[in-house]
Amino acid sequence: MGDSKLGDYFQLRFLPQRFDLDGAGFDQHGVPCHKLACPNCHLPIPRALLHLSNFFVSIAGAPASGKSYFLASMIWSLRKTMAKAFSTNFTDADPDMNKRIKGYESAQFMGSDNPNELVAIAKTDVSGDIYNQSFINGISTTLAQPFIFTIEPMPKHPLLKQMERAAQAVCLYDNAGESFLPGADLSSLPVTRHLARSNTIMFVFDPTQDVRFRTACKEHVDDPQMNPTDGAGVRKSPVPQETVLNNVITQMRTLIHISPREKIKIPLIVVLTKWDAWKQLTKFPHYREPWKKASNMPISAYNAERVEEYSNQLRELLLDLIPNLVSTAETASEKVTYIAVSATGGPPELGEPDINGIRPLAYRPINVNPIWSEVPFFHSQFLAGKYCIPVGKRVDK
Ligand SMILES: Nc1nc2c(ncn2[C@@H]2O[C@H](COP(=O)(O)OP(=O)(O)OP(=O)(O)O)[C@@H](O)[C@H]2O)c(=O)[nH]1
Ligand SMILES: [Mg+2]
Repeated sequence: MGDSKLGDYFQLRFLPQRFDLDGAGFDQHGVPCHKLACPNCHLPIPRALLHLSNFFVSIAGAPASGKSYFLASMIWSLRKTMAKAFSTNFTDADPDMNKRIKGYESAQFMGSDNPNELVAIAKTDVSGDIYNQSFINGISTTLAQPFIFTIEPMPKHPLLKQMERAAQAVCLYDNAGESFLPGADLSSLPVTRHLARSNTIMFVFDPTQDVRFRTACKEHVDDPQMNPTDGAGVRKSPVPQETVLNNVITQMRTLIHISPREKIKIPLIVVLTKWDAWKQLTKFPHYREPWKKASNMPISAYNAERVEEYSNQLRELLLDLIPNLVSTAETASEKVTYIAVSATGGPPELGEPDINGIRPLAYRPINVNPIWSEVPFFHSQFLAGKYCIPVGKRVDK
């Protein structure tokens, strides 16, 4: 025990000189060791990251925009849909590293014991035990905890024999919204540096926090985020969400060293969350899944064209209501897609008041039914030309 960069309670990291026949490095007592650690920060690295092609996704957005709920729903839905529709196994690369996201999933979809009891995912903190601490170049540095998954084709998948084209290690990050606000310090708390490595940015935009969206919704919606209710624990971003997007782009340009006028090459997906609360403004009320069993294949094909059609409709809506969100996104990235999702499928209820008389927003897992929460991920794979999800042309017409 005792590591120079991580501290006394961590196992000693070392560069092995001798190996057993399976390639495991012997420690100084001759015990074979199977885990790997990063030479720079000494944090664990799942082997999948070295053996498979990597796909990084950063989830950004203002405080309370719904990032953590969206992430939990996305992962929960991917585990199911990837296997059922695309004959692909989507699983934890290292269950220990994914503990927090598993906690979100159990809270949101199963509850502690009774799926009828109210539960809530806590606000993501800006510091504390959800981050890793390592001495890098002698400075104590806070690093965000990645969630790492592997994608591998299952027996019916047409690319089973070409594993290297389909298999991937996927790395996702969930930050506190405050880390994306103007003034968030990149050097002393570098928790958003993953933006520089990302293959896709998902910017979570919450229409219920925007007065222009709320005013445009004429029909009453029974959600405290749409209608102020006394004592409801509704949280809000201290600055407009367009400003937060602008700041995310500025952070990114700084990290990848490009000029303020240069466009970012990677796709930007604007995830319009809490669709259940503002769906009256969209013309696609049924919202069928954008994949269907393909006639020429044993698995489904993803209908990217339909997602792009909906994206154009959402873009029109945003141009009417928040034109500067569209202009900020489209001057920043070469490829912008707008996707509406609901992480929960319905509004939160008000829980028991806390000591300050504030009633937290909470859900009964039995009522949680995500809508399209895995689609931003499928679209990011499609845009990156990844092969695990076959793309069909108008498969559902
Ligand atoms: N109606 C509705 N409310 C949602 C949905 N997803 C999240 N919420 C509500 O939005 C609130 C904020 O969600 P979080 O996921 O904690 O937001 P966050 O972006 O992670 O916030 P920070 O951790 O502070 O950055 C929660 O109280 C949820 O009740 C949704 O799909 N529909
Ligand atoms: Mg959060």
